[in-house]
Amino acid sequence: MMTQPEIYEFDLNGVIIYRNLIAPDRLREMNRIIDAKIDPKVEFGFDFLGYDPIFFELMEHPRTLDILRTMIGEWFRLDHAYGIQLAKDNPARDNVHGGPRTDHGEHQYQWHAGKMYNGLVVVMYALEDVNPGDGGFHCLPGSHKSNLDWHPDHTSPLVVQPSLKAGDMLIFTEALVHGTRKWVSPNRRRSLLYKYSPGHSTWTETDWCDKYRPMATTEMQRALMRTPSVGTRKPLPFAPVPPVNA
Ligand SMILES: O=C(O)CCC(=O)C(=O)O
Repeated sequence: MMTQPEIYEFDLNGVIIYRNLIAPDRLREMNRIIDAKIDPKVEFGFDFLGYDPIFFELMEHPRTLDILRTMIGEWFRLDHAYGIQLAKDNPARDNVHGGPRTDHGEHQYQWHAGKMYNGLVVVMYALEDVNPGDGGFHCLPGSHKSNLDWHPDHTSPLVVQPSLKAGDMLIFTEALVHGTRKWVSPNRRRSLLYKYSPGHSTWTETDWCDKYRPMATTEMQRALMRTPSVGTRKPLPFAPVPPVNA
């Protein structure tokens, strides 16, 4: 579960960074696998989940799932996943989107009876460093609690671009106003995004996990890839959380 300082930070900002979630040898392995699978010039989305079992293992990272228990509750599922790769001067558009109650109310951040509730939550692992001014993910901290049906555009000085080291994890609620800034670094951006929904809901098509489910090898992987439901749904089989690193 998240600590009180972590909950405070996430409640304040709608985004939080955890350092060194992926050990260096695992990081090298993931980059090696992706290098062998995609064109070095590929821009923006790539469908990495089925590349190797290592990405299924990352989907069920015990520390991440433990954090999601605080953010979403005991009943969540993998909604969809994709990678983002950006090279200098790529055509990715500068944008911000999302925000409270957007996407027909799916993007939400609420508290009830002393507990936090989220709609779609994004877990982003950095496979390469993101330095100040590089571009990439940016957001309006605190905007997940904004009371206006309006937000500034990507040029606002309120928009911040977090820095990350390879192996770090950034988590944000889609209720946060966020988006992508043009990537200007000579280094490559490479991120893996795993998006989790409450167990009863889905943001993308309900069949997104269908093609991956047969590749699941653990009870938790299968449980995370269930279709959305409430009724007879069973709790997730949470494992003990090891101290640090995947
Ligand atoms: O990481 C990015 O560049 C943007 C991600 C994004 O917009 C999203 O996950 O909805």
